[in-house]
Amino acid sequence: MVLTAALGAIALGGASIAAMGPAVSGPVTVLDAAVRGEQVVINPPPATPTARYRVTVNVNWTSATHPATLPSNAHFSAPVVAVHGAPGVMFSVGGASSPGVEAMAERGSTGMLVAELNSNTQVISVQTGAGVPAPAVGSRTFDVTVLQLDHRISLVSMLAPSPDWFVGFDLATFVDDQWIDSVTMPLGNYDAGTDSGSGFTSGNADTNPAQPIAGPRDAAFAAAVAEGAFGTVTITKIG
Ligand SMILES: [Ca+2]
Ligand SMILES: [Ca+2]
Repeated sequence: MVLTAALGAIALGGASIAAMGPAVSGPVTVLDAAVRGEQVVINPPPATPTARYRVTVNVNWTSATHPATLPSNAHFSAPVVAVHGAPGVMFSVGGASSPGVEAMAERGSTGMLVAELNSNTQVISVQTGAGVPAPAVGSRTFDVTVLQLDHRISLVSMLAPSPDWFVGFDLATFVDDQWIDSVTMPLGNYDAGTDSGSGFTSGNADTNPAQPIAGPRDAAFAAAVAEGAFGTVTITKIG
């Protein structure tokens, strides 16, 4: 962490320094150095080898949030959560869907994807949760342990019904040699590239050869995304 001489008004020998930015509080020696215009570097303590995070997914896909595009019986399939090291171990934009991701994105199946992840040496833990039935408002919480080298958390859940559309994320928890405290962001919207149906309730149309995982390819998905996010994820350090 670097503090520059951006101080609020500070009395100094009867004088004061005009406010130049947010107030800084800290040990007198640090403030004195900052007052002198020096760059002050505060070295945080080394990060712990492991950390615990709470992953909370809040979803909202109803006639209230998506009045123009909501299909009948709109719901989320059982989510799959994994902890791993490199990005893209479960899925990545521009990469190919694994058979497990295809099954998740097209049918909401978790078994094949969980088996793939459990047999992947880059994955240190796998969890599943209950889907969110229509009307699809709710939250799902997962507590995970991460390591400095295996600090990414991924999650996927199918938008159902849909051809091969899913929501998810792949987030890092260890950044610049420190554990992040908390982050909240919208769920990502993805097309698995494995079914060519163009609408939420289109019949099965296997994409052969498969296309890479991408954002929305079809107008119906793009229109739904334009109406609003399907949900958010919050990752908070709990230990
Ligand atoms: Ca598709
Ligand atoms: Ca397919």
